[in-house]
Amino acid sequence: MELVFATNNKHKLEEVQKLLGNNFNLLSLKDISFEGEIPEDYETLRENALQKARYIHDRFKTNCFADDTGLEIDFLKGAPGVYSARYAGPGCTFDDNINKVLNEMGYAENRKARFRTVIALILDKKEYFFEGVIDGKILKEKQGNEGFGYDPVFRPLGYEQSFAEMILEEKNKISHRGRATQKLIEFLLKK
Ligand code: ITT
Repeated sequence: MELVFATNNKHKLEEVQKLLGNNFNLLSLKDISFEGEIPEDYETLRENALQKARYIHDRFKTNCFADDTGLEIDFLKGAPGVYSARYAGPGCTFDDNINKVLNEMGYAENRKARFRTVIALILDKKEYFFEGVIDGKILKEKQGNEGFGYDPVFRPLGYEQSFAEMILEEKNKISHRGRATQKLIEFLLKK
């Protein structure tokens, strides 16, 4: 089955490609010669994921899915949440976002946080959603060089390492995206 993953984030593409393996023919935006930004105008992960999937589906009429992800930090009342990508402002880097979070958290004791991914799938013109969550905490400083985004400051509950200290396969086994993608795979295999 051929499926387009509507993402401009090469790290997400690599993680999901690894999970889907050879069961499906995963195409990137590059593979379908789409260049450009996909709008994300909403205030929920679900609406943004659907907007991204519909944007590509409307143009290419292909089965496709998109992922919208947020880091929810209790001490910051759920921020950066749906604004995780550009938390430190337009054009910011992963490091800018991490530094903003660490500054805002200071030495706060309550460091509980979770990553949440919602995948929106459009298959044969019907829309489906899959969600994955991983609980953890925000570290006081960066640890590790793997992964991307907020991985260096997120340690999943029950583990001694941050996501950025895990190899991709380890992160995929327990991560928000890994869990949401696993649900997507189970659904697709039943089709
Ligand atoms: P697409 O919309 O093109 O898929 P994006 O990077 O803009 O790519 P999101 O809108 O879902 O994706 O933004 C979520 C941001 O949250 C992302 O830019 C990262 O900074 C962060 N993020 C997402 N998944 C993450 C993960 O697995 N580990 C660490 N940080 C992550």
